[in-house]
Amino acid sequence: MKRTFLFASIIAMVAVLAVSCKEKNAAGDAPKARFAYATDGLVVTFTNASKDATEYAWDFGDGAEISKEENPVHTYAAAGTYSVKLTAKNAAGENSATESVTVEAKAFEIAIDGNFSDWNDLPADKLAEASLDDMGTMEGLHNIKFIANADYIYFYMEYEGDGSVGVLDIFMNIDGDAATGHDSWLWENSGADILFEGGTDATNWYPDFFTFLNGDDNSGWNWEPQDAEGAINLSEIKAVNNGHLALEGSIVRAAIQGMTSCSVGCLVQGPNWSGEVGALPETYVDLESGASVVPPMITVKLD
Ligand SMILES: [Ca+2]
Ligand SMILES: [Ca+2]
Repeated sequence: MKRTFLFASIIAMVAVLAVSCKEKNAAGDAPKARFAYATDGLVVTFTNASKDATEYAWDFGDGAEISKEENPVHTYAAAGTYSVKLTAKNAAGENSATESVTVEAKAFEIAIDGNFSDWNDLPADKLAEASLDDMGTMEGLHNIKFIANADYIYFYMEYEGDGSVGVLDIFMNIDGDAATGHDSWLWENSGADILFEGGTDATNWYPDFFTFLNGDDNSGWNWEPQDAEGAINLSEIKAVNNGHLALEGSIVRAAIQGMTSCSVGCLVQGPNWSGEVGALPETYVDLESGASVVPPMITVKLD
């Protein structure tokens, strides 16, 4: 009984407050704009603390569309400091408040341990990814992911587990120049200066590390072996979804001399280099023209 009475009292108080606000507004007070915010990586949750307002307009300072929500959640595409302006309105006028909001990409950690759950919650603006879709012409490679921090380039590769895949290749264009490095038919302007290549077996992948010897015709297989010791760290190969196999690894950035940018394409070959059975990004057939479309490699953000 006591609790019911208390509850009823609160309702009555809220009603009185609501009436008094309404009376104040009727007298013609302009609103007061105010807000608080909380950041989580590049995601910002705004909490409106405006008084006497009936409408809101949020300018997030990044060129995004104005939001009219009372308490919006906004995701920035890149780290930085943004001037966020809230304009609160009512029939008597409007008022605005501006705050500088600084967002940073979420720190992330990837352990090279064969547990791939750390790939599920990575900053979207830093993650480079390609997946096999229905238009692909080869089906051996299902998914690749790459992400870099100051020290490492991390990668995840998921491929067909039926024994059709025996060799994994990672091609990297590290100078942004298509005229240097291997000119692959798999990717447009590939210019791959670096290759990590390894054969799979039941439990592991032992990679070799090559740099490309530029010549008159860069479409040849002119790879020079380098010492891969310490340049790359790999997990065991594990069975994942749908009979696929996967592995994760890290490449030491300091082991790659002269890297100013990084574009990546991955190829899988049959056992004993018996031919290409998958590549991502994938060449696909354009349904309208019937033409084969050769994609560019994916770009790994280095900072
Ligand atoms: Ca892991
Ligand atoms: Ca190049």
